Amino acid sequence: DVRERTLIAVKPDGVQRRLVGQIIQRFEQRGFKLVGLKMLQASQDVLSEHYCGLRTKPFYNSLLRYMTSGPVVVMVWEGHNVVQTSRTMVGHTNPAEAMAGTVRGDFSMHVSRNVVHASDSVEGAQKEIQLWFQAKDLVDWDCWVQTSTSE
Ligand code: DAT
Ligand code: MG
Repeated sequence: DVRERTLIAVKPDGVQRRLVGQIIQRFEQRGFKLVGLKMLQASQDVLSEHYCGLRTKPFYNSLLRYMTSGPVVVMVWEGHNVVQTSRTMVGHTNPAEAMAGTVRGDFSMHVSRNVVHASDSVEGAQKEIQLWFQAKDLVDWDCWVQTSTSE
């Protein structure tokens, strides 16, 4: 499905370390289409919904403190198999196990500061996109110029 969409977020450590541009570049370079983008200070309400599956984990409170420690950059990317491919591009949850060449493998050392979020399933992506974006803030656009990914 070329209209598949996923939610990618640069977490507060990624913003503070000036990694936003390099992360966007990787998704553009791969050929995915940016259809939503904003910077914000995440609220407890949105984060507790976003991480509702982790509520019972011992690291849950520190995770929310980390995620509210500064602004995040939230994006929606579209393209063929974007959910699975972006998980591969982002790398293992624990940067110590992430392959070089992945965002986490190239930019982070510790699971508590792993720079970026990527949805883990198509259904999860749809929920997360609805949670973080209003439909009117997603842009449907067509490409009229030659790009490296045009066939
Ligand atoms: P992912 O972000 O790869 O989808 P996840 O959904 O299992 O991973 O966990 C969400 C975030 O929670 C993860 O990016 C970082 C944090 N986290 C996960 N496991 C952790 C752990 N063992 N210690 C500290 N933070 C952890
Ligand atoms: Mg996850």
